[in-house]
Amino acid sequence: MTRLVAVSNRVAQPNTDSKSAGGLAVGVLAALEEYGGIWFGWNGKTTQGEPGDPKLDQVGNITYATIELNERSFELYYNGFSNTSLWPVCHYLLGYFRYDHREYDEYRRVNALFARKLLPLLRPSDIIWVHDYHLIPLASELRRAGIKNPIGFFLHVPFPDIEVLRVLPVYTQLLRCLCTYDLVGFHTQSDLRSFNEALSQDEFGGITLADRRRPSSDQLVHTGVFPIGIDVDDCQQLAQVAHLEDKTRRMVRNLRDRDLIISVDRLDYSKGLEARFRAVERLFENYPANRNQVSFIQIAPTTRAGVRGYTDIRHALEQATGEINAEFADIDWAPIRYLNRAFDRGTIMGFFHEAAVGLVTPVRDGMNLVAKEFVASQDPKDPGVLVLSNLAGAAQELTDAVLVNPYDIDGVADGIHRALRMPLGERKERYDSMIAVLRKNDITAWRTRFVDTLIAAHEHVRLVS
Ligand code: ADQ
Repeated sequence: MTRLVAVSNRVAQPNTDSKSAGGLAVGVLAALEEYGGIWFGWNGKTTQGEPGDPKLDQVGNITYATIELNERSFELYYNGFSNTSLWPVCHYLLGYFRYDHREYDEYRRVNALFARKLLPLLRPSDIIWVHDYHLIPLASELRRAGIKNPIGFFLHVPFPDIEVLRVLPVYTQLLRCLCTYDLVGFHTQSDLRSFNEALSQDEFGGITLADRRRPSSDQLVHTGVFPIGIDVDDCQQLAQVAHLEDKTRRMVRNLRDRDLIISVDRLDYSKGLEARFRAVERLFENYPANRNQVSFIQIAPTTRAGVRGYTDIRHALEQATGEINAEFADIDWAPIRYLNRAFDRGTIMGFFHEAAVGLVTPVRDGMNLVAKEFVASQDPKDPGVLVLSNLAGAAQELTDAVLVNPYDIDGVADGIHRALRMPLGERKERYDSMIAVLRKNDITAWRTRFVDTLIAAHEHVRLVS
């Protein structure tokens, strides 16, 4: 029987990690639940010695196969090359970028380790699906070990323009690694365009690719655009249940009939949080009628605490909250509530259901599932409005959101004000159009299209080689 073997840096184990799981984990878990198979990766713990064999936990039709990471690997591979070199480059945020070849060497070493630990678990009929920027070299390591299975790669973050990618001294090596997959998938057409442009560079074209997968003479690797979706029914059901629960009712009581603007993110500089807080401040400055009529809640648990830049935003947000509340708060009202913690998915969908505005303003994002979850959680008869950054991948699908440029503080304030005043008829029209898109490109469509395309690409490579 064909099994799906999903590999990602971090595996979100049931019960323990579900609250803090990011977008990748949400998507991978939903895909695996439908298909069954193995989810292989790091369990989030570090060890001083070398990691042992994978620990196997069977839950339903999924085997969670997890390993620990050596402390040095965690520092150099994870905090270092993955999150201080690749992440800022992919998000066009070069102010946060740093390169150190020792970190890159460890990145390669951990990819080789992942391949070694995965090998004994593989069967010839498995379909291997590798996720995200931490594991770009994994297919080349598996191919070197003789694995002939279909291996696909999906990038959850943006693929940057070549002029940005070029700041990475090792970018040609990474491109070469990507060409050893049977299929490389992206969220958007513009990511794919950037990838193709990078492959067509002279510096890269001159390289002989001994082990590349070569579907045809003018194409180095099979590629595709697979915008990740959500399980719309699941979000709706969670919202239906949670909006009646105690936590949501307490939150609603506290609003005292004021409109709610809500944002939910991992605490990450790519999510544009500080500028967003300033946009809310500008809303109260430019449109004083909103004072004491609207409350903003930001939920943002800390992530990647060991990476410089992440602790800075936490302090910046605490300071901005203090300043804005000090300026505008009234005896019975605080304009901003900033909660530096995770909530379970149901509670978040319940909060979305109650909100007048979902404010999603990353300065760059591969897709952004929160935007989609917000829309899916709305009451179709009285939906809230999504205010969405035009620099998130989701903006290419959710064109009926109120689209804003996250760097334009006044523009975002205008967008929020417009959303708060939007008549019911227009809100419903926008909701109907967006929910239709979400249903068409849902999580099942994402998983099925990727896996089917991967199988076809692998078959093509087998026939022509
Ligand atoms: P992320 O950067 O993690 O994902 P996103 O797509 O918004 O961003 O997914 C976050 C997920 O975690 C959502 O399902 C959300 O509900 C959940 N979440 C966020 N904050 C939470 C909180 N405070 N408490 C509980 N749950 C929370 C990466 C890429 C994105 C891409 C996804 C999927 O950066 O661009 O959309 O992978 O490919």
